[in-house]
Amino acid sequence: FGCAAERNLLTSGMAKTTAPFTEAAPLGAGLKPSGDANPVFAPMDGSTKVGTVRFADSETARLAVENAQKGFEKWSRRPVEERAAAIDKVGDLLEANRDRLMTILSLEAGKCLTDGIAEIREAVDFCRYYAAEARNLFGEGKLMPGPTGEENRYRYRGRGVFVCISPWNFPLAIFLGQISAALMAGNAVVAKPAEQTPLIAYETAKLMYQAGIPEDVFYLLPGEGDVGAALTSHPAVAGVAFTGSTETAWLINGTLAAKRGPIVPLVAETGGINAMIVDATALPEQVCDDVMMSAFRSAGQRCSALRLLYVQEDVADHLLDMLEGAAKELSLGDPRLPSTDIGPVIDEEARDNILSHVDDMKESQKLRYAGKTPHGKLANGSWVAPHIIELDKAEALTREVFGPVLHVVRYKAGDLDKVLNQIAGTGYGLTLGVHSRIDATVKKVVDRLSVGNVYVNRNTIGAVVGTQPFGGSGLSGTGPKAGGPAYLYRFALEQVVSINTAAAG
Ligand code: TXE
Repeated sequence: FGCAAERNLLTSGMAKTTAPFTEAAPLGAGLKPSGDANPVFAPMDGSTKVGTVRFADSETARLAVENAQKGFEKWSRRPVEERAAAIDKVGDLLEANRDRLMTILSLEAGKCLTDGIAEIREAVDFCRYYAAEARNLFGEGKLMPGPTGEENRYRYRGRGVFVCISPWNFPLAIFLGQISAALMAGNAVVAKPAEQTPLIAYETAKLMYQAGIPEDVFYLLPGEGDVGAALTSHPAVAGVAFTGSTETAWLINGTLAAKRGPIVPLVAETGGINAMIVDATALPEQVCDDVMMSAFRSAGQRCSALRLLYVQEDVADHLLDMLEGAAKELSLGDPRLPSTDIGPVIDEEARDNILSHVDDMKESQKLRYAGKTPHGKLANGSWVAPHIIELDKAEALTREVFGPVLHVVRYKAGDLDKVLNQIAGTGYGLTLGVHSRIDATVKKVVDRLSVGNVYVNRNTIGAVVGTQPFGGSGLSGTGPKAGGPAYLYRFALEQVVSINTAAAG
């Protein structure tokens, strides 16, 4: 995966870098370090120690929200240019510290080099995009049309303390995407990164302070789900940004409702059972490349990843042979090596979960391909090799399997409506791919389904800030799309100021 030029650029020492030892802990004004320092091990072997982490507890969560309320008062009054300049500076510092950040991404999250560099790029883009959006959004406000003697201005302001809860699969880009949007909309932020990836979050938080984000405006609370629950249940929280599982989004919704307090926004981005439809007119080589990329890049640990491939039966045998051949070429190994295509999955729990799904499927469905996992020094890592499973019917896949497992089902020419109904029936609506050279087919697929991101004759894993804003609907989340023009608005409060100008002295 990825392009050769990118890889060459990365060979300059990255692969030789040793573990950067990071001692992560809660950060922010008024917080004291507490709790034990627990080791963080690299998923590639389960034994390389990448750093340590002290998790926050519910008392720290309470303190952080309350202190951040005070920080919010100051931050929201700062001129937007100052706030935007600080976030632009975070982008600069990410670029300046790229090698160190990439090494942590590889060791802590198992990210391959091409994935790591793309993720840092995305994080920088989020900072710059939301800073630019904020410059447009804030200020005097828009003058609305109205009668003489009256002035009406439509303006935006921060909401208060936003809680940002992020996952491990993009532990830098999603983490910072949520935070930069919330800060640029004028809020203070308490962020809880995923328990699996506290170190990259901690390193990024330190760069944020260095860039001028005040320590009472941004709080970092490494911790598990209980810390997330303590944060979302605090009565003073003015909004929540969440990316993770649909189940946790439901829980957060419930927690927000149970408080019987102010009704606050939840911006949730969850998963999907993403499909791709390939008809007999599609170009097989293009399909094969795109399927490999969509299903197996990042070891399938992308919310946009392809899970279920529908292939018109006339071309299914040929395409399955090609996919098997291409899957055999993928190399699993140390994610810091430029030759590696697929790194480990995030932890043993994830590995066991994916492999138990494969075992269940083997009983009733056809296992077409199972790759090999690394041995030797890496034998004890959290490895899942690429798998291709042929289903007898699409309904056999009932949940999102977050790993390198591609499911394939054949469909008959003339059954496109049935296929579209099946996809709609999953309730998810995140990504969808279609490969066809018939315009009417493409149009039908694009128009029929309420899926957030549709990809035509290409891979399905594009999410480019400002170009391909990303996010879904239904079980896949609330929207608005991250990296898109509507995102920042959801974090801000609208206010209309109406003045009787005739009464002015
Ligand atoms: O998610 P969780 P997990 C999907 C994917 C994966 C599954 C489980 O299918 O296999 O979710 O992954 C925090 N209140 N995705 O367990 O638990 C948690 O600490 C508040 C898709 O990692 O949802 C972490 O910071 N917060 C996805 C974050 O929620 C709580 C990426 C996500 O964890 C909480 C990740 C609670 N009660 C998983 N419980 C994507 N869309 O990319 C947990 N958390």
